[in-house]
Amino acid sequence: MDCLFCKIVSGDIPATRVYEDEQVLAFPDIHPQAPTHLLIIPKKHIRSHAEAAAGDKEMLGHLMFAAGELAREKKLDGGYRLVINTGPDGGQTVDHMHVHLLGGRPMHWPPG
Ligand code: DGP
Repeated sequence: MDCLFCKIVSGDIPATRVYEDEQVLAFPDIHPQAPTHLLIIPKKHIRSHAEAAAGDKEMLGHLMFAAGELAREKKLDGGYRLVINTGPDGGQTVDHMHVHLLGGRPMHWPPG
């Protein structure tokens, strides 16, 4: 499958694996938008959050919990932001579902 993040999961494209278990992988975003900017992805290919199915519920919870663990590990004690860009209107540019974990600076609202 011609998917960038599947190639990161398989190791065909290099990335620093900051967390990994049987279901999820986390690595730094190549274009960081904050002092901490990690991507947390399911190892299974799911195009977007909109395409997650009932059978993915456990994995979705796992993804969210991993994000929290990483935020604690990165000592984002002042807070952080989780973002799941979804589809063209959501600004998604890589068609493999991912959670952005952003922290280390104050965030603004509304996002662009
Ligand atoms: P989104 O716009 O939400 O689909 O975010 C995709 C992110 O993926 C974007 O912030 C940049 C990041 N990215 C794209 N290509 C690579 C890559 O090859 N390696 C890493 N680490 N990140 C990538």
